Amino acid sequence: MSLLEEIATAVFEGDADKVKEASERALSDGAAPETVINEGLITGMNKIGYLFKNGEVYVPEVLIAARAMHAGMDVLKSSLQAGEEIGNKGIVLVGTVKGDLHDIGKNLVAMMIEGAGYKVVDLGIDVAPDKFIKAVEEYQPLAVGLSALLTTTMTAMQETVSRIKGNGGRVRVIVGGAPITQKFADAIGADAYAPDAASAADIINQILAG
Ligand code: B12
Repeated sequence: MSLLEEIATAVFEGDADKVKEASERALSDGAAPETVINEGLITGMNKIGYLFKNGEVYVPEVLIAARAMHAGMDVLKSSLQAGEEIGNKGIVLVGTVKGDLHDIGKNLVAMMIEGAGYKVVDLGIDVAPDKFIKAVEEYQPLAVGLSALLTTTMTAMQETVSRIKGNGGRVRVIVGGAPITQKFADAIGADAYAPDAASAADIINQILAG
């Protein structure tokens, strides 16, 4: 079994210590942190997600896998940030929209954006539109990243985008999450959509440059 497969299996089995140890080993063997994320951590999470969808595992197993995934993310965080001076490009707010408790994807996006040199203010999960608006006023960010993982919380995303955009400022809004598409992002008036954490950082660079 390759080291990346070992990491994926350890996430799937919810073995946080193993994920941490194998992620450290992969980095010291010279693997790029993005590769460890995509081919190790996310592969393992997708595997548990498939069984969850089919009713073969339940919420506790998924939470244990999520904890193992976070153990890997903690290891990778510092190497993702090593290349850039943290926070020198300006502030980006991120949060998961109201009613939605999923945060693994949002946390990955936050890590990648930090790695690209922005200071990230993470508002957490189940964030109501009012809280986003208050945070925009407080932090004056360059951009806000909204995450939604449930079809039922896509409406909260829509409401949040229209409240932020209706508030007058020039802040750019980028959206993502498994059920979100470019078409939906266009329909709700978001400035950008990205399908994954690596492209989220690229797209934020692009929209802020343009
Ligand atoms: C983990 C998980 C959970 C965990 C969450 C733990 C946590 N701390 O996040 C727990 C067990 C709590 C959970 C609960 C529920 N879940 Co859930 N969950 C998942 C699961 C298995 C994996 C999600 C995940 O973390 N994927 C890995 C990450 C890396 O991927 P990601 O989130 O998609 O993020 C990537 C991109 O989408 C993008 N991205 C994400 N956010 C953003 C933001 C921006 C700005 C950008 C640019 C990009 C971006 O970049 C990320 C990295 O590349 C998915 C299945 C799946 N395959 O998606 C179901 C899933 C999302 N859950 C589902 C459901 C139904 C639920 C529950 C309602 C179950 C229940 N009956 O209680 C509850 C809802 C709770 C709530 N109110 O939110 C359904 C949703 C169905 C739907 N279409 O609405 C799914 C699809 C499973 C399924 N097929 O049935 N869940």
